[in-house]
Amino acid sequence: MNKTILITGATAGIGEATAKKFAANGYRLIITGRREERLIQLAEQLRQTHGIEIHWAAFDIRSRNEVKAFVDGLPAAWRSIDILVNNAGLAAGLSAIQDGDIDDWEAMIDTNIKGLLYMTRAIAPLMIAKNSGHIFNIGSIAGKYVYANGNVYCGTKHAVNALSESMRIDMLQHGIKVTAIHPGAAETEFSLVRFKGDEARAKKVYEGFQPLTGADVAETIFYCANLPGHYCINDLVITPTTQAGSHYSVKK
Ligand code: NDP
Ligand code: 8X3
Repeated sequence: MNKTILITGATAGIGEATAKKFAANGYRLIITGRREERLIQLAEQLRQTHGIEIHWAAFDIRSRNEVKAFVDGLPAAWRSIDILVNNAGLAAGLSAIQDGDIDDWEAMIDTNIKGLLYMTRAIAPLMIAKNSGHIFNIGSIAGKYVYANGNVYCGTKHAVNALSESMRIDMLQHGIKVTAIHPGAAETEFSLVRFKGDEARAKKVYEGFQPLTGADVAETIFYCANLPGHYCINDLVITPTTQAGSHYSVKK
């Protein structure tokens, strides 16, 4: 049977591009996100184009109960998961700590940290039962370098960085790989979400240089997922060539 990959946040951006990349290479896909219509459309498109099997589930990863219901409800044929991509995440707002919107903070903490943990807690035992698997955590350069007004988002991505290192140790004896991918600026719906639908402000983020695309990150995940079993890329920072860390970039 072909390998099965579970991707969170597959309705847009990096997650959607990852679904497309693995579908094109014959993987069985489990795709998740909140926007059901997008999941249905993507599943239909990938089934038709690549003739692969796809299971989708719409739920909010911030809800511990919804994550549990999703995993408990996985049909028997979908319980053997080879790759988990913990990708669902967001930045909400960009303001100094004293001006921060606490609802935004909670959305980021609940999605980027707790959602990733709920999913990992539910799926890791299924991988451990077969002594194989590969967990990808999508961090960020914001998890390596903090920047002004990025406070809580940077904090959540630093947490993803630390959790990735820690879970790699825990998974060691079970033969499960853990790879953290930390992208720099990638043009997806990320800035549109961060700036609450302000398209002009979102577009400005990517002006004057060539940003990464979701497909670039998907290529990287695919490469790491298809290495020989005896070695694992632990931690990868990928940025546009015009960017170094969070503080240095050249724009035209
Ligand atoms: P997008 O906004 O394009 O995609 C985010 C995805 O996450 C969507 O599919 C969205 O689905 C899903 N998601 C968000 N909140 C929830 C939730 N509560 N429950 C379930 N799914 C959710 O952004 P990106 O593709 O850019 O972001 C993907 C990951 O990459 C994030 O973790 C982000 O922090 C990280 N990243 C992005 C960078 C960038 O520059 N774009 C750089 C570094 C890291 P839906 O809305 O349907 O629920
Ligand atoms: C997304 C990249 O620089 O906006 O994580 O934090 S950045």
